[in-house]
Amino acid sequence: MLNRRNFLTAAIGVAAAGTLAACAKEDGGSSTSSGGSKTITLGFSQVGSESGWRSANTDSVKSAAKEAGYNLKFSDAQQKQENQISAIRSYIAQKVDVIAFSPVVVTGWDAVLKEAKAAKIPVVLTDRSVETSDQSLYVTLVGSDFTDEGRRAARILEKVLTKAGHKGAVKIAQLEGTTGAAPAIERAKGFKEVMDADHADDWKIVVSQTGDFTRAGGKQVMAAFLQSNPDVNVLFAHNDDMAIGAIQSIEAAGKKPGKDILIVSIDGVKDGFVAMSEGKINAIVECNPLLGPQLMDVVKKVKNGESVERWIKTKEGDYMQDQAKAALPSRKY
Ligand code: GZL
Repeated sequence: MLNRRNFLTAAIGVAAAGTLAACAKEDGGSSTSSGGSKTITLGFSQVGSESGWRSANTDSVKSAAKEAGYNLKFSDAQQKQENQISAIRSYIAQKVDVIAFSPVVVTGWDAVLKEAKAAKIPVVLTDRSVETSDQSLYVTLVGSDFTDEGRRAARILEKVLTKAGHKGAVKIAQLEGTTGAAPAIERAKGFKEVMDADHADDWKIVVSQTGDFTRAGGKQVMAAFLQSNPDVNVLFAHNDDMAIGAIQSIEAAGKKPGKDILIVSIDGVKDGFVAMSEGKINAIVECNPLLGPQLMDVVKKVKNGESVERWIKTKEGDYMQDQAKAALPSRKY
């Protein structure tokens, strides 16, 4: 997501944003007692409640804000960018200390982020990133490397195919996440990178369409895939919820998920692990939604005008089907 040029630009951005945050601190003038500091008010705009991952992410943000003693203003955008923009504008009007949000799509944010900058309110991205030429419009991103998750998905598919003793062509159906969303763009990119480099002659994505990260979307689109491409033998789903929806359509078509159609997905929600333990998903690439504690730590640093890394990544693992049963009891989301 950040190449060297971007990184250097970003470093300048961090300095500018750090100054901004410091200004916010200075201009805040909001300490209520000599040297004391008032409760941090954080305005948070959430994408929606489209998946198990999102619900776990919301729970993590809310519980971490409570734990930190912050005054959290939270809004659910129901996966609509216009709702996120309205929420951010409302937080600006309320003069919150920091704004954080998970952008539903990567484009269309410059105008509202410029309004936050003009109001001297620092912005922190969580989970998903934005495309902008002005790196000073946000201080940092707390979230995963989605391109690497796509690469990891392709690498674990290699293991799944070997374990299944698969012979012959690999005909892949891809269930994409929300159109225009960073995880959808970047997971597809990472997967294709590996496919082009190491499987140009034996793997082919025969059909690909968005299921919008939802179970209903996965079920509906997979049913259509099975009509148009009945010889598909692998499903790469950008999240577990779409994979779980797709399983319903695969079974309705009289096929065995995890056997007739090998399945690799991303997230690692509990229901995904249950499906893996039942032999219906073959492998899962984890994408950690429990970003709340890291986010609150960053918010405090930003409020205090401290500089922070431009990208704070989360730790994640990869799981094969035979690890699911043992891992289930300790899954935190
Ligand atoms: C990824 C996150 C994605 C999840 C989906 O960090 O943005 O959005 O993979 C969720 O489950 O809907």
